[in-house]
Amino acid sequence: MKLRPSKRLIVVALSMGFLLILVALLPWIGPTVLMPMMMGNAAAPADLDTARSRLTDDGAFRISYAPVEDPIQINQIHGWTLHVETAEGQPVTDAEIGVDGGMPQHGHGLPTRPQVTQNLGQGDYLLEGVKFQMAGWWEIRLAISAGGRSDTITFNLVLR
Ligand SMILES: [Cu+2]
Repeated sequence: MKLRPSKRLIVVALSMGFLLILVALLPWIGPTVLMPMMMGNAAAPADLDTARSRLTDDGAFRISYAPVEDPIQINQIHGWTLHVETAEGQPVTDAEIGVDGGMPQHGHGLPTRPQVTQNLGQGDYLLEGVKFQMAGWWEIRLAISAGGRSDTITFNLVLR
């Protein structure tokens, strides 16, 4: 079918408009549409351990966390309170805690660099600068050192 020039102009104008809207929406489309599409929008494993209190990988410490604001809001920078105990339940008051994380199914890390900013005493620590910019399965990995022992733990979160 051959379009008359006036109709062709309308088609071109409409396409341009559509493209402009797409470009304008890109910051939103990227994380919410494109990323899940590329990653096959995989659901988190059904048997994922999402407990907020667990023993570290080698059993040296028991770590618990509580978001300062619960439930966690997507795209909101927020803090967590971490609690560190020995495996026997004694508070660990001199822990060094490193933080890392990301989305295992998307292959990207955290959008911010959360850090422990305060030792609150009694084994509690304030972790600040936590942010998750999309729904899905997130990991927060902690490396804890205290009293000559070092251990790691991975917390799983599934955000909707
Ligand atoms: Cu992601």
